[in-house]
Amino acid sequence: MVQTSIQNYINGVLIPPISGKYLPNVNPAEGKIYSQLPDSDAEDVKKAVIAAQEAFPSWSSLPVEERSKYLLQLADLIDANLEGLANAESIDSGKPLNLARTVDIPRASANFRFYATAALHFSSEAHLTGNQALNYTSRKPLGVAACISPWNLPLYLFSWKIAPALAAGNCVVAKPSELTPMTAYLLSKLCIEAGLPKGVLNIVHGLGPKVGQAMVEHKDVPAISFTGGTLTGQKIASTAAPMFKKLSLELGGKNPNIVFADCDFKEAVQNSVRAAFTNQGEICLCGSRIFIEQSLYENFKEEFIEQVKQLKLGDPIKEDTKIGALVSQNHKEKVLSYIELAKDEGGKLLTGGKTAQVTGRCEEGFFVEPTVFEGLPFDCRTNQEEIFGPVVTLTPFNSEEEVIAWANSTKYGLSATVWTQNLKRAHRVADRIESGIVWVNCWLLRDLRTPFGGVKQSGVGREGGMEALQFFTEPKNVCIKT
Ligand code: TXE
Repeated sequence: MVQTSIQNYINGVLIPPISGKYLPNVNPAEGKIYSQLPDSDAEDVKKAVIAAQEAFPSWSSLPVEERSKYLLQLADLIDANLEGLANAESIDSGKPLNLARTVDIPRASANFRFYATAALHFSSEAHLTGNQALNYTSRKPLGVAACISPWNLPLYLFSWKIAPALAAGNCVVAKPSELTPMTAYLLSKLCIEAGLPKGVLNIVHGLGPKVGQAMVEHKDVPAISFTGGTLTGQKIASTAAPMFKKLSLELGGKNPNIVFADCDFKEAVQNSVRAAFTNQGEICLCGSRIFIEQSLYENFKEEFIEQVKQLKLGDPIKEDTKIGALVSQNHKEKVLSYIELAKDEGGKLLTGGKTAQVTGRCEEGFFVEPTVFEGLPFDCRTNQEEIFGPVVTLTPFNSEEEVIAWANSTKYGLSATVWTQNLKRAHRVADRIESGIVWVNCWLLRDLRTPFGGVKQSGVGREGGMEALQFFTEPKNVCIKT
């Protein structure tokens, strides 16, 4: 039975899509429709852009302290509604409730809080050109920014874009993934509660090729911040580039996790398991290609498999569940097809490898066992393409040179992890790996002040820190003859 009708949030109010059409929203742990979301189209986007344009003059000229107050209030409201938001996020995405409660939702409020305060410390530059001139550079918000986010960390990635855009003085038209719309809908209710001026943030729900495409194509949207698949990123870039729009694209990853024999063994195994299977492997930063120095290989493999077998898969609502459901039936089929591919490519299955049957209310859910292969060459498709699920490979290596070449062999370059206690090696390897982030003896440790993003086909531009505030503003230099 359909229980909730999600609504668009346009010009400060919750409204149905102009067409009156809706899409089903599925709870992946049960495999059942539990709500519906607007099947919006270009007409809804037009309406949202007009609302944002109308709000822009007053929002952008508001003292930054005032904008900051609104964002801080949103952060507080997210904290106050932690349990409800975590529940919604878990139901929408299939992820363990505990993960949503301890990571996703707290990080969403942290994003708002960070940019609410970062904007207060944004400083402009001045340059004296000898005794001839004084230059000063001011930064102006761009106008209406489009923010498009994916399904894997729904509210976290949504807020990661919206918060800097708003803090810098832009108005926003945003679209969450059609697979996980509920937390964005709840956020729109919190915006109303916070008294956010109408039109400052507009949330339009619906399909990527319809709503997302209309946002990207809209002539009055000069900037697009997108996180999602590399193919979608290509499509967005091909539409936006001829219109000279500003683009930030955070795309896929196929990240190496490199374990040297001189690592802290216990830490390396535990965290390699975490890096491989957190959020069912549905994080662009997951370490899915695990390279282990030959002399440590058998010991590492034994302990790694032992710990993977102990990961509790099941109903996301249970406290001890570590592996929940995959986000959709389609995604489950994609992951299973990669498991078949790995077998065809000659991989030896060490654990997992099939649909997991969960009893009770989750009988029809989209669960796949955490799966580990070995014996696959570094350049096979399984080791080159993004699976975005609980499937990883173990591969022994013989030298630093060899593993760096293998690590750099994919078209992606988002993140990497290196396990070693040799400080010189840590710096050397980190320097040579082609990726936006390298973690040494840790994984997913984030400082919001640092730039975030990838190289090669993992994207263009950087989010995070002051970089995001710069993305959402345009510099203007004024040169005064002295
Ligand atoms: O992402 P999409 P999907 C990877 C992962 C996954 C694959 C596809 O490998 O299997 O991408 O996932 C919107 N114009 N990542 O299909 O389609 C869409 O509605 C504008 C990695 O779910 O890229 C959603 O809001 N927007 C990733 C958002 O784009 C469009 C996280 C992302 O959806 C659009 C998710 C269009 N033409 C998937 N088409 C990561 N790096 O974290 C779709 N969208």
